[in-house]
Amino acid sequence: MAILKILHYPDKRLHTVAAPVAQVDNAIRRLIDDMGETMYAAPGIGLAATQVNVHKQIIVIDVSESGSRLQTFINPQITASEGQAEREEGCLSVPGIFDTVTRAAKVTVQALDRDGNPFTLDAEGLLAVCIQHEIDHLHGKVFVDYLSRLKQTRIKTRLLKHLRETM
Ligand code: GNR
Ligand code: NI
Repeated sequence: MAILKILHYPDKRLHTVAAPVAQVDNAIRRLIDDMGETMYAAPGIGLAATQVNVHKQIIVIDVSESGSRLQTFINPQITASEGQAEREEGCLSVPGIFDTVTRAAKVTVQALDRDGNPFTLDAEGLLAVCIQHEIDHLHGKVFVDYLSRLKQTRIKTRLLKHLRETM
């Protein structure tokens, strides 16, 4: 297994649209294992392949208290959503920045599991937020894109300054 490098906003590669996975094979399962290891090491509760510069539709999530319930979503599609919920979000690709985003309160998602078998899941609460946040990554979208232009500019300035200082 390996810990992968996570891209940081405002890296343009975070705006790449991910392609569907044609076949769930051992190479994909190896990537999923590495994504899981990378997410737990960060630590985070979700990770999209986009964030590790692999532009395939793959997400890993673990919202369990124990951090021992890794869920994998390949080619995920939200097929239904209802309600609205506001929540403070953060992102491993936007370190140190937290802000409120409004999303659907409940979603139904269809995806393939790590064996390539299709499943459907109804999610609410933190899991629903995380699924929407990760699917946004696969579409090239970061939570910062929902904030005002002023906030986006401030966040870019802050992260670029941080980047220069750590070079
Ligand atoms: O670790 C993460 N925490 C989090 C908190 C609130 C809303 C979304 C998230 S996802 C984030 C990990 C991440 O950046 N996934 O893309
Ligand atoms: Ni994120």
